[in-house]
Amino acid sequence: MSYVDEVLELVKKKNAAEPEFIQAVTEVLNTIRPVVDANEALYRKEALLERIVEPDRQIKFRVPWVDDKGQVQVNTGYRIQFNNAIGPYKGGLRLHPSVYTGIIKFLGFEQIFKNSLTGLPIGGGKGGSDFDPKGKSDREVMAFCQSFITELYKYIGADEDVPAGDIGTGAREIGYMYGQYKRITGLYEGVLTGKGLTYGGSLARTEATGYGLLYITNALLKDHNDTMQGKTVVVSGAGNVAIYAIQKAQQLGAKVVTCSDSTGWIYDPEGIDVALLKDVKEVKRARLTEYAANRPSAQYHEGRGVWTIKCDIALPCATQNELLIDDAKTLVANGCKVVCEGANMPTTLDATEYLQKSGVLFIPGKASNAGGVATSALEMSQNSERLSWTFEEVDSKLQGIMENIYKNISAAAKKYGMEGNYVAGANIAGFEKVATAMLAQGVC
Ligand code: NDP
Ligand code: 2IT
Repeated sequence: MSYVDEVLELVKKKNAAEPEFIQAVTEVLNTIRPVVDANEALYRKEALLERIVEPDRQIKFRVPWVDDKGQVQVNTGYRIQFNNAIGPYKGGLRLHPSVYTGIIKFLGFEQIFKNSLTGLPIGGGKGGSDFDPKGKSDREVMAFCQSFITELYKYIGADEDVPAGDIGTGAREIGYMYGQYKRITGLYEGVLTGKGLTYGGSLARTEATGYGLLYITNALLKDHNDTMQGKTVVVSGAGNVAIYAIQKAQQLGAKVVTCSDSTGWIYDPEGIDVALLKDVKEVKRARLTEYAANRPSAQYHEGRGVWTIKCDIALPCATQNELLIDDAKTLVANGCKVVCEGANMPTTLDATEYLQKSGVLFIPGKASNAGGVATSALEMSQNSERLSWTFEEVDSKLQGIMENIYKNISAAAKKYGMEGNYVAGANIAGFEKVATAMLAQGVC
């Protein structure tokens, strides 16, 4: 049996109750086969693959907090510090009822390679909780965040592990967490990113993931002698990534006709009104029915359905496994030519394969959504030098980073005879840097 297959078997056996983690590892290991085959003896002796699929440590803890009725509630907190071969652990905190070890582990594993692709010195980690911020008062969210950090502060630090936002964690949550960290430790340091602009946050971090997604999509189109101008785009999600992806797509001349949340979706043939969407989601924290109620051209549908709308480009920006094989078939049948992932692992393995076989240009999330964490690393740099850069400076660095990622994943795929396979290119380019650093640092 090949080394890759042996390790895949091991991962499946050891993590049988974590299908998302198995999915993420399967995708990475299957596509780095040519690199592993070329170095098999060394990698086997060093147990490189066994080490890379095993987190450095997993922290799991109780998060008790008091709700507005005076009732004590208990959630579970997680931080998985996966790999720090190339820099301090870096990755978001997800607050969603679906969170369990398998979700945080798949996200932490993806983060290793994503962070490597940014070219910046950041290792892979992820955390979160099964706490649901939806429907909670600001005071309840604060009580949860303070309790969460009261335990987590022991394990994080500006040179150790730097968490940030993800699903359910935005500027409000990061603010409460930062306040509590500062209060306990007395330190004013860049321990979290995505901070507010008055206390160490970076301009353009809010926009970064969505903007970065469009910068790489644009680079992909340019390489294929095309542009965003006049394209019809479907987007899923209506959160941080989706909102700024829609905004940048529009700035580049495309028409974005859909968005969605966990209860329904919008088809707006005149193009999504970003100002209205921001008001509904960022200010009112309301449902998309509110968008439809204020926009005569919009149709609201319950459930899921954005992939049924005819488009040139599809950008999944909500959550994992939201673009399934039947959705891939519908997209292809409707003439979709490009899929770039804004979310982490939104496309299932069989759907990805179908899209690639059908000639759709497909960029995986670990490359195409890397603009968020890259800008977090730029926030860390600004915190270290105690300076703030202008929006234009950060935005132009972000654009350069995304163009560079495109160049690198494209070149890596070509080097191993898989031209145009950006999944393989991203995994290989991300892996090579981490593998070299791990081998240089000895058995650890
Ligand atoms: P937000 O919480 O801001 O928004 C998430 C959006 O996706 C909401 O519209 C939400 O709807 C929807 N959604 C979440 N879970 C589900 C679900 N199970 N089914 C259907 N819809 C769902 O999160 P972000 O925009 O920050 O994150 C979106 C994706 O992008 C995630 O995969 C995240 O890991 C990834 N990502 C985020 C980065 C960042 O910087 N924020 C960076 C890189 C990747 P509802 O409000 O109804 O729950
Ligand atoms: O998935 C991701 O890359 C993020 N949620 C952003 C992580 C970060 O540290 O900014």
